[in-house]
Amino acid sequence: RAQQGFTVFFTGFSGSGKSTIANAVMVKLMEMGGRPVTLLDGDLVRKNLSSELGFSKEHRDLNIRRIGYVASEITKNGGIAICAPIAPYATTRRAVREDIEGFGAFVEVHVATSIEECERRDRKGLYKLAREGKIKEFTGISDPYDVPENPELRIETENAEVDNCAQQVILKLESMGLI
Ligand code: GGZ
Repeated sequence: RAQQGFTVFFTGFSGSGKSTIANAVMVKLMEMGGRPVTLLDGDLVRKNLSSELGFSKEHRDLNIRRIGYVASEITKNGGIAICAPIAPYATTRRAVREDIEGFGAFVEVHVATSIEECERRDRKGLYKLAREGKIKEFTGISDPYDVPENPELRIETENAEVDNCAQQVILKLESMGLI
């Protein structure tokens, strides 16, 4: 029997390391061969699929529902979708999970880098702008983030290498019988 499709859904703050870990997981899955792997990264989705959207709750929810729809189609066809948006709202993550679980597995991965650490790193200078009020509704600074209560996996990044974080995801997928 062909293996079922699945979606790996990363969630966490801006600068938490979601994209970096998601990319490393994609590379590992591609190296294993077999099924097509599609990465729906936050940045590229915002550019290509959600370019008209801002960061209100309504717009974030619409963005996440679009990502969820594409991931559900990939999952339905037996592929692997990797998503890496902030996805700050638990109810929206839940809705996407329910959509996808109709077709295959949904693996929620909380990249649990603290807001203090993300702000300390401030790789893109966005936290500084948020503190100055130049970016409004910034997640973790002036906008909410619902910490996932029961993710399939929670990754603590602060003393871990990217490769080790990606390996934790691979091991989880193996233990779930997905790869
Ligand atoms: C959060 C923002 C904001 C606000 C712009 N709040 O580090 P980045 O730059 O590349 O990741 C962030 C990205 C978040 O987009 P998502 O589509 O992942 O968000 S959501 O899931 O909530 O729809 C950040 C940038 O966009 N950015 N303004 N106000 N992040």
